[in-house]
Amino acid sequence: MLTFARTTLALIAALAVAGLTAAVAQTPSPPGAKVYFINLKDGDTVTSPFLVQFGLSGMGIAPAGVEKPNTGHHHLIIDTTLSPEQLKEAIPMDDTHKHFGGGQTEAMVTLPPGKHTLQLVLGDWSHIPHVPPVMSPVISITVK
Ligand SMILES: [Cu+2]
Repeated sequence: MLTFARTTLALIAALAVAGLTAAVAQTPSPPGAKVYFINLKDGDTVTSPFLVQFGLSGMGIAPAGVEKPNTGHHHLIIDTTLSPEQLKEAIPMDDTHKHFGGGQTEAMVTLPPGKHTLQLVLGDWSHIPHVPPVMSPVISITVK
């Protein structure tokens, strides 16, 4: 009986840890949530620096570090995309992965002349994309 109780406790502990890890790892997004470019569309030509306005529907904005259901902050992905593995971890912070952890809904972006791709991806309080991920289509723009 004692062995059974100990095994049961160990099992409960293991399940609790597994559940906690899953909860910490990724945040669910509500059905129908989406991000989109308000003032840019695929094929546009712009002059650098240019304004990019981030649209969000079905969810709210919260600054990075603030854990609140159905919220996140914007990320602008430039000239690359996130792999399926990267969609499960914190979005990198570099020149091609810009974080707007202050809760910004627009930004001035400077890019060299030529063709570029842009995508918006919402990240949770810890910069991890939601499940399912809330991201815009990838658009191509030309910088004059
Ligand atoms: Cu972020």
